[in-house]
Order: sequence, then structure tokens, then C-alpha cells
Amino acid sequence: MEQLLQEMLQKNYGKNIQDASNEEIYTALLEITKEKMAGMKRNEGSKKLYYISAEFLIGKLLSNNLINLGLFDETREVLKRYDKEITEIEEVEPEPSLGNGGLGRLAACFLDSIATLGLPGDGVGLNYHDGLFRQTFVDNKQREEKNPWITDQSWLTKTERHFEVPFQNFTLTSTMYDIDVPGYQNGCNKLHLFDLDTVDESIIHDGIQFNKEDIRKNLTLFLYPDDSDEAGQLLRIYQQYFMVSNAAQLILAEAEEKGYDLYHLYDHVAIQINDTHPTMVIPELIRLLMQRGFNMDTAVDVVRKTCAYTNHTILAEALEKWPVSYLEKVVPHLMPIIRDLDARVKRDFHDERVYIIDGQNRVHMAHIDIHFGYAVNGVAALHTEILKESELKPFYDIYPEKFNNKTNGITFRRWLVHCNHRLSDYLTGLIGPEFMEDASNLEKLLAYKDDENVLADLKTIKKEAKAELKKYLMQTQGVEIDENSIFDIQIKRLHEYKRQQMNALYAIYKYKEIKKGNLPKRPITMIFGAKAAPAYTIAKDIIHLLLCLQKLIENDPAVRPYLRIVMVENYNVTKAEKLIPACDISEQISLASKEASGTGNMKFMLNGAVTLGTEDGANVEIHELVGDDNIYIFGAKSEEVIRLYDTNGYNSGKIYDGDAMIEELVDFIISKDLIRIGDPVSLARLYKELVSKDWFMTLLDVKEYIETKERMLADYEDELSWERKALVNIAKAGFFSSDRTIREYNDDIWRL
Ligand code: 9GP
Repeated sequence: MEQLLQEMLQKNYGKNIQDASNEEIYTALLEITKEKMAGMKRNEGSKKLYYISAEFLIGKLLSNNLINLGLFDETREVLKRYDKEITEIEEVEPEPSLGNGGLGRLAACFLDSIATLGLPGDGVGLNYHDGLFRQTFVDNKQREEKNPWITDQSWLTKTERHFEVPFQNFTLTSTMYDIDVPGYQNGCNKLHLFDLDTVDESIIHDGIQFNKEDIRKNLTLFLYPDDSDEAGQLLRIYQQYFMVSNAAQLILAEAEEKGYDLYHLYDHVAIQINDTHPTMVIPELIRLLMQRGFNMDTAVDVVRKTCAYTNHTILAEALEKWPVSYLEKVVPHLMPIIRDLDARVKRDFHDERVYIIDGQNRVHMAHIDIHFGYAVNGVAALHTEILKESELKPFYDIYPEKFNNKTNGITFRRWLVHCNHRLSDYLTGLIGPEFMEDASNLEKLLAYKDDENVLADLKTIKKEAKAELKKYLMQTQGVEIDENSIFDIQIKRLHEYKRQQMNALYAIYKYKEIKKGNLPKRPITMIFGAKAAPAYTIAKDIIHLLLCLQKLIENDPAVRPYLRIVMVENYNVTKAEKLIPACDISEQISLASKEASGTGNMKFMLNGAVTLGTEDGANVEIHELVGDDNIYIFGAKSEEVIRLYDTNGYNSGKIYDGDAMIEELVDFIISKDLIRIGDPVSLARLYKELVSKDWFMTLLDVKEYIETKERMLADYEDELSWERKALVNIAKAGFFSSDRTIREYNDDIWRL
């Protein structure tokens, strides 16, 4: 590596390692890595997977690619010899802004595992130039800015593939860009990102505003552009169709190039539809097959045997339904096919709950996936049960054989080896390196459950990660935190069902206790990271509340030594990699039944944090694995929550009126203390939401939440017992390796 790097730096800049800047070294390493990947063997086979997804939250790639190529340690050593840190070199890399949350990060972990298992499988998505958005805080509020990440030298490689994508009254020509996905000590796959040459970032003004109707210029600017009006919804349909038409054309082109018989496409291709965004791939493939001479029945049959669908949520808002009139405007050529599919359903089933086009002339995208795909999976055991028993029950009754569970997973290459190399090195020394290949080997750690030296070592490793996070927050946000405090972390998309507002009520509780003189044994640092969708008003109000509380405490010398709130700006993968190793308490407090799985919960556990959570999503499986002693569970169970929804039995106002403590906490949101700092309109809106609606039942669980957190904080003081919990969590995390998840997808769904 040393020689390669010297040569590349000489060639590019006429410099040697010693004199090169971090930018120059980064670029040289990028080029070396790209060359290596270009020379790798491609994962091949007679059947290939196409994983189509609106999001791929891949994070920075340098270190991960080096790890998978087996070059990381060597590179780190070479740089050290010249007094350079790979972590600093990596700071130069812009994080690709191609995802929003768990759905997109899961897709990225899956690509890593698919390649690592040697399976032929490529990702297909869009090359959003400005990503989701970059979050800044101004006047204690979220502001959205564009987030350009594509630079001259990047992981993207422009290819010669172009496709014509037809819309109602114009056709667009795409360009395909590729990012290599090297497996860990295995072959390479690709992430294909489609783009338009005419996209024009200069049309963006005032943060993230732009003309939504100028499709040629805006199509691949942003992920999830605001869809609160018709133009925004049409733009989303344009994006989705552009993505899937390119995907379908690529799939058929590759199949034809290999000489496959398209009548047996399903023997050579599996298509995974990640959430409903890529659903139109089904009618589009049917259309393209019919162009090639298929009749409709045969095209439907072939497509049905090729496509599988993953559901990631039971929230109605995320199960897309597009008005027929909108689809007519954007993709009129698909509508005859969609109507035909609908007619087939209406002919076979007399239950309007399973129709594709409903009485209000809306097309239910998930219904297309379920009827015209061969598999439907949920992403955690509880989630799949809820799909089968309630949300998608009418479909389960028709097609029980299609439904299956695939509990999510995370790649340990990124979420342990890369982000926490101290822990990873330590584990390798203690239990051997086999866990890198087969994560169930982490259980060997259980043999050290009562070994005080090992427990002390784990504590030291955590302390070092906390000190590093402290340094990072100082450098990036100018915030100074106390590394001897407890780090209590909630990082995830901002959504009412995830209940950051409940955590805010805890902060208010603690603030008031401290004011009363009930000081905690040890200071607490509450850390949040979350972006709110730009048009989601209440989510932004919750961010505002958190920032106001942060300010209030900062300026209160009586409270500040004992309690801090830090809202991390522009939370992303890079920041997650710094936060997760440093965490003591992992906040997973969604309303039971609403979090399909969660994957942050898995990352925290793997890094020795203890979960404070509800019986929701994959928390249920974490609980089963670690046992009652090593997790803190509270709150209403999913059956109770579902019953409350079904019977209209929840009344937050009644809880508020009937409980003085809850009333006091909620009232604080509109107290003089906070109004002085914040925006009274925003705070009052949030207050009103909680007392008069509270759709995600914050007030139902808040008291038990506070009690459980208090118990947890007290338990933290018993050092040995706490470290034992951390150890058990690490040891039991092996199940959540995405290698396991992908093996299951392959065994049960793809059969590559
Ligand atoms: O909200 C779910 C999250 O629980 C899950 O872990 C993730 C990956 O399966 O998907 C999220 N869903 C979405 O982002 C949108 O459906």
C-alpha cells in the first residue's frame, strides 16, 4: 500500500505522503481502492438479484471498502508511519446523501452482506444530487439546506448505459452510474444509480425550494421532495417511474445479453421491491414483456414469479396510494395494465379491502405488490405477525404461503469493525477472529461474564469511545460534554410514533427534580439526532422543544452540571458511527406495534449499550435473546395498543386531567421558561397535540417510562453488574448480523 500510495500521489500531485494534504491522500486512496475493486471478480451465477430501493444510505465508503478488501489495517499503519490518522483522512469524504433512515441503511447493509456471501445481486436506485437535505439549527428550529455530495472524484463511475424513459408527453434519456460494492473477502457487486444529464442544481433557492414542475431539471435533485401538494406528488411519481423503468430495462437488457429465455425470467432474476416506492416495476415489466410479444396472461405470470415485496411499516401514510388521475398524468401508458391487474383482482376476490383501485379512485401500491409478487415479508417477528393478523390480514387469508418474516440485520463490518475498532480488536484478542465470518461466535464472550478483568476492559473501551465523542462534539458543534456522565442516546428519524416527545418529557421531569434539589447520583447527557420531514409540522415542533430545553439547561448553572441535552446537527451515518460506540442507554421507545423493526437498537447492543425500550419491532427479539436482566422493557404491549385503536379507547386528555405529575410535565412545554426561549406558536401546537390527540399515546406510557429510566440510572451505579449487561448484549448480538438475514432471504425468497 505504501508504494501504491506514493506512486499515486506522485502521479497526481508530484508529492510524497509526507507532504500531501489530507484531501490529496483521500483522493489517492479513493483511486487506488477504485482500481482494486475494478479488478475484483464479479459475483456471478445463473440467477441474479436486483434490489430496487428509493434509498441507499451507504455512508462514507473509504474505510469500509478498505476493510472488505482486507487493506484497512495496512493502510492505517502506513498512514501512522507518516503521522497521519485514517480517521482524519476520512473526514474529507463527503457522505453520500442517498437515504433517510432505517429503510435506506438496511438496503446498504444488505448490499454489503449480499456481496460478502458471494451472491450475485445489485442495488438499483436514483442518484439524488442533493440528497434528503442537510439540517441546520437556526433560532432553535430545523432549517433545511441542499446537501450536495457529488464531487469530481467520487465513488461513482459513469457507465455507457442509457435508457429512454417515456412519460405522458416527453421522453427522458437516463445515464447509469455505478458504485462498486466489494464483499468482505469475496467478490464484487454494484449499486446502479440512474440520473439525468439535464438535472440543474441552480434551480434550488431559499434552502430546498425549486420549481416542482420542471421535471427535466429537478427529477434527481432530492430524495423525498415535499409532497404536500399535487405538484410534489406528481414529482414523486415521476421519480418512482424513472427509477423502475430504468431498473426494468436494465434487467431485461442484462437477461437478453446473457441469452436467457424471457419466458423463464424468474429462473434467472429475482427482484426485491423495497417498500412500495418501486411498485411500478410490476406493470412496467409487464409492459416491456408485452412489447416483446408476450400476451398479458403470460407477462403477468412471469412477473409474478419474479418479484417479491418487503413491507417496512404499518403506518398508513407510508403505504402509498396514488390517485388514478395523477398516474394518468405521468404514466398513462401504465394505466391500462394497472386497470387490467385491478380487474383480475376484482374478478377473483369480492372484498374491497384487497382491491388495487379503491372506491375513491386511488391505486394501492402495496396491493399490486402482494397480488402480483410471489413473496411478502415483514422485517421483525412481531411486525410480520401484525401484518398477518391485522394490517394485511385479508391478504394473508388469500395467500398464506406468500407471507414470511425476515428479521432485519446490520453489517458488523461497518457497525463494529469500522466504527468501534477498539472493541473489535479487543474481541478478536479475547475470543478469536471467527466472529467476523460467523457472528454467532460472539457468544464465546459469555464465558467471560464473571471475569472482572474483562468487564473492566469493556468499561475502559466504552470510556475511550465517550471521550472521543466528547472531542468530536466539541470540534463539530462547540458543545462540551462530561465523559463521566451517562450517555443516553436517541438517534433516529423524527416521528411522533418514535416518541422523542416522551423523552423530552423525561428531560422536563429531570430538570424539575434537579431544581427541587433532587440531584442525580451521576450527571446525565441526553443526546438526540433526528431529521424531521420538511412538511411534518409536529415533528419540527418536537425538534424545537428539544432545542429550547437544550438552551434552557445550558443557561441554568443550577442544572447544567447534572443534566445536559445535546441535539446533534444533521444526524447521518457518519455521526451514528461516532455516537453508537459511546452509548450507555439505547432509547428504543416507540409505541408498541408501530416500529416495524428498528436497526439502531441492534447497532447499540452490538456496541455494548443497554436498551431501554418497549416491546416493539426487533426489541422483542433482543429481549428474548438477552433475557429480562439485560434489557429494560416498559409500556403498553402491542395487543393493548391495537385494541385501543380498534375501540377508539385512548383519550390523552383524560390521562392529562387525571394525573397531576403528567399535567405538570406537559404544562411545562408552554411555561414562561420555555416561551421566553422559543416560539410560542410552535410550543402551543405541540402542547395541544399532546393533550387533545396524542395519536401515538405518549401519555399512556410516560410514567412507566420515567420510572424505568430512573431504575436504569440507579442500576448503572453497580458497575460490575452494568458491564455484565453490556457484555451479554454484545455476545447475543450475533443473530442480528445482516449476513444471517441475507442467508434467510436467499434460502426462502431469492434462491440465487
Ligand atoms: O420504520 C421502519 C424501521 O422500523 C425498520 O427498521 C426499517 C428497515 O426495515 O424500515 C423503516 N421503514 C421506513 O423507513 C419506511 O417504511
